[in-house]
Amino acid sequence: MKLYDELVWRGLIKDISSEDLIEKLNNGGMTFYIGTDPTADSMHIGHLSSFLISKRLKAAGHNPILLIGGATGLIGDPRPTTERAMISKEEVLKNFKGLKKQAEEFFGFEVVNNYDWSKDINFIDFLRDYGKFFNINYMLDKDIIRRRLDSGITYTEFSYMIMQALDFLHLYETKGCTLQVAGSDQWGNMTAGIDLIRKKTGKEVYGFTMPLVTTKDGKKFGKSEGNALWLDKTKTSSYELYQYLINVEDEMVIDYLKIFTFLTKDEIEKLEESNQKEPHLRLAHKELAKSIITFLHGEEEYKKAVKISESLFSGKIAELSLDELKIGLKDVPHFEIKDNINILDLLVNNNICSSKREAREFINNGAIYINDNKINSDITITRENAIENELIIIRRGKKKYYLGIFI
Ligand code: 545
Repeated sequence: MKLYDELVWRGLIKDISSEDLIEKLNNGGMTFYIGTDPTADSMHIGHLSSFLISKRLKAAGHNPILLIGGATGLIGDPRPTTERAMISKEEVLKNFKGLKKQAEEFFGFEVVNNYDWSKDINFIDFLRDYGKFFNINYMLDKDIIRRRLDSGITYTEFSYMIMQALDFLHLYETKGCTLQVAGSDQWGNMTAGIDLIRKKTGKEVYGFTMPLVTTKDGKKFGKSEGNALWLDKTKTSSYELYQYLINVEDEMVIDYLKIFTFLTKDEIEKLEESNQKEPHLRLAHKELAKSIITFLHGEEEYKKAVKISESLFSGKIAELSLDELKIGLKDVPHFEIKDNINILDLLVNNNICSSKREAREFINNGAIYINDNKINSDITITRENAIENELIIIRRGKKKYYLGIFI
């Protein structure tokens, strides 16, 4: 399958700037760039969906440049809704370093910083050499800008598209970069660059955007309980990533395999069949989790995530180390406990049961486990019962976990 046809099949093409780009993409040999602003010190799953395109294009013979916006990050790309709070110069620099480290670690491609060339443009030259090519009506016609006229947009954010446009011009003039790639929200900034280059050099450059990755009901992909799924494993553990990926909606998992993995069409179609015929095996979900976690953090991290997940699911926590338990139980309700506490007080004081009567009932029904051991009487819990003198893991029923930590 030709590159362009594969990108279409994978659902990675939303808009293209010209039909001529199709042939050029299929022939290879283009230098392209994709950019991100340093709005945080770690990438999250939202970066991954778009940045993986750099690996796909590289594999097809194109030359990737990853741009991190040390200058544009100080200005703020206008959103359709509200003005962004400005980020301090110190924070932008800290975020730049974090993203650069990850970009090099995950992708290993050339990273450039638009601060390096933007910092040397003085205000008058900016207005004369770039501003002169931007008719206000042209700028107001950009979808995101138009939507901001009611709620208000400052001169600062209004200027952003000129900065991104001059980036493309700079990379075209200095690196022969003739293609920009981004998610669909970047179409206005991208075409601003294409038009600036045409006006200043008479040459045609290109761009294409990808659809933003969403859940079945159109919400942003990669939010779990409102938190981002960070690509830094100290912020989001491989186990948390595994839990999210293994539980994506069945109707979406095949689309995500196309976007996030390098599995072939045949492999994905086999998983599609399995997802339909034997959904309980969750082979497509497991492959999605394996591909992403292995790409980001390596095989060992993936195996660890599976081990924690399976041990907790089967109630065999004795197999897990203290460290693995802490990772696996990070989000379960936890509380401090004192030595020599009666089990009924432990269950009621920490809202595991609503009353001593209910606690006795659960115990009599064999529904309460302390560190995997079924409790069948009104016992006292001591530090000796704890895992490594520290943790008491309470399970109520099949899968409801609580964590008691001895102080
Ligand atoms: C700056 C200067 C350039 C070229 C591009 C930029 C950045 C661009 C932008 N991109 C987005 C971004 O988001 C931060 C959170 C990470 C998702 O703002 N003006 O920095 C996103 N980008 C990746 C995709 C995107 C886009 O990093 O393009 O569409 C999200 O998928 O929103 O010369």
